[in-house]
Amino acid sequence: MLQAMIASVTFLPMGTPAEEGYIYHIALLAGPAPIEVDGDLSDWEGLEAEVEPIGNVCSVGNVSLATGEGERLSPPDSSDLSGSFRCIADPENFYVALEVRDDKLVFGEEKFTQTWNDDSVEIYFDGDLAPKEYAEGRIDYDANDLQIRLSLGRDGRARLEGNALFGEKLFMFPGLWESLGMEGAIKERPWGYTAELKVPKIVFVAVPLMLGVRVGFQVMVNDDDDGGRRDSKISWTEDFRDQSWHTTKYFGRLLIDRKIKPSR
Ligand SMILES: [Ca+2]
Ligand SMILES: [Ca+2]
Ligand SMILES: [Ca+2]
Ligand SMILES: [Ca+2]
Repeated sequence: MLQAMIASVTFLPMGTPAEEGYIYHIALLAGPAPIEVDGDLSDWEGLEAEVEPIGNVCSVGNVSLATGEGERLSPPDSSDLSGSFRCIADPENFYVALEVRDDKLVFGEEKFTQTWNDDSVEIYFDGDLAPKEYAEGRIDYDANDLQIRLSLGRDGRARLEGNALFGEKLFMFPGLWESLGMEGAIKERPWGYTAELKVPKIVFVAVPLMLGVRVGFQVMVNDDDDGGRRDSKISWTEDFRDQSWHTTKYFGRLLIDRKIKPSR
């Protein structure tokens, strides 16, 4: 009996010591989330999803694996580029909502694999938080680590792309994320845009979603204001040299710490 009580206590997430670093405490809905992925975030009202700032500025972008060198990014002011995100899970999916303040919207300029040079949002997952030996300039993604970038095409439709490991290398394939059930949408606003993403958990998490489950997570936003190359980038965690596209070193975490009933 005593052992059973100890076991139940250690399972209580509130009893675990505070974790260090960037942790987003995510609620798990007991049933399907009442969220339509259309870029309109009004369906997030009343959901228990805390607003978290995307508060770090990347000073260098597109750091080369070969040379370690990258492009200098110009630091944005808050109306130029700033943002926040929310996240919630249901038994089958993770949902992410973003609000991005951006004074000039540039969408649909870039070809597939290159939408980081337009206005775009990026989310990243590490499905198992497997320990790694990190080294500068090395690809350390494993099979459950991935990047998902969302932008808009010239036709106003959402475009998804992003890196995942195939063999030893990172690749992006047109339509791959959509074929795995991911959805994204962006809605333009007078002050910038809102974005919504749905990512089936089966793509990267092997265990059932329940209290205490942790996954690696990152959020970043690219800003292009004048066409051509990207101007600036912000990041949830302190990935100042924009390296999350090939390493999980700078990822924060989602921690499922409560289970709630859908309100609608
Ligand atoms: Ca919506
Ligand atoms: Ca992993
Ligand atoms: Ca912009
Ligand atoms: Ca561009």
